[in-house]
Amino acid sequence: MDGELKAIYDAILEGDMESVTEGVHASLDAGEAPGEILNTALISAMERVGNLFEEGEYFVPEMLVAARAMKAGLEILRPHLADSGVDPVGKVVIGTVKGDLHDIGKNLVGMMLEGAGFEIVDLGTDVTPDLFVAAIQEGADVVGLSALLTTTRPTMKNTIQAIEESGLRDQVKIIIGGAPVTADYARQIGADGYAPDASQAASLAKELIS
Ligand code: B1M
Repeated sequence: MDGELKAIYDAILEGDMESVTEGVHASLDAGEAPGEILNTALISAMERVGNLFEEGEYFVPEMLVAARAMKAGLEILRPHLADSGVDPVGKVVIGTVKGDLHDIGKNLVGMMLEGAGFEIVDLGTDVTPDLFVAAIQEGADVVGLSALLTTTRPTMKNTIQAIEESGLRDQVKIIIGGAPVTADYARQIGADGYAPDASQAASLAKELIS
């Protein structure tokens, strides 16, 4: 990794948004390919953040600031990526299920997925099954359902049922997560996978569409 890309990579690990912004501008000005900046600096750094989180070196706050710094870099890169034809690895529709207003974890999952190269359609919180279905109709590879309440956990099941009834189930992989959710529950309700945290959600989504 050359000096400028390494500086962006390090700045993401440190959650230093200003240095990421400066570094991405400088790299583009120096003629670096947008796809190279994305893969070598941004996505690699977020993979490292995920590893550090899994190793217990980073906690949620470090992960959040790193993800925000990565997003700042991504915002600058986005129009250049579109111009240079760099395709996202897939499209994820994500939301917190109906009746549930918790979104901090869901946002973190969205940011890690974005850091892993996915296009994200974030439906927000309190999302009805019908809204998920409508979003899948617009095109999606992965659907991410988040729930933080034991009372809203069954809504994940209803949402998957609605997706099945719409005839779209075979077109998408469904992943679920949130504090009251387990791998066992994911199997019970017919999801394709469960991730306990944002970092593993990103690896799981990549694995499911590969
Ligand atoms: Co609420 N709340 N809350 N709350 N709240 C909890 C969840 C609770 C455990 C607190 C407690 O009692 N100890 C409890 C739930 C109990 C239960 O059902 N078992 C609870 C309750 C009861 C409530 C209310 C009912 C309180 C009331 O009004 N009486 C109410 C419900 C409102 C509603 O949703 N309809 C309520 C409201 C709120 C606030 C609005 C005040 C606020 C939410 C603000 C917001 O999100 N914008 C809030 C908060 C902040 C919490 C706690 C304190 C923190 C949640 C959080 O953000 N954690 C929470 C207690 C706790 O967890 N310690 C609590 C940090 C976040 C990074 O982690 O969300 O777990 P988490 O996400 C992780 C993983 O779970 C996973 O990855 C994330 C990142 O690593 N993950 C996924 C999440 N989604 C995923 C999706 C995936 C994969 C992984 O794939 C798609």
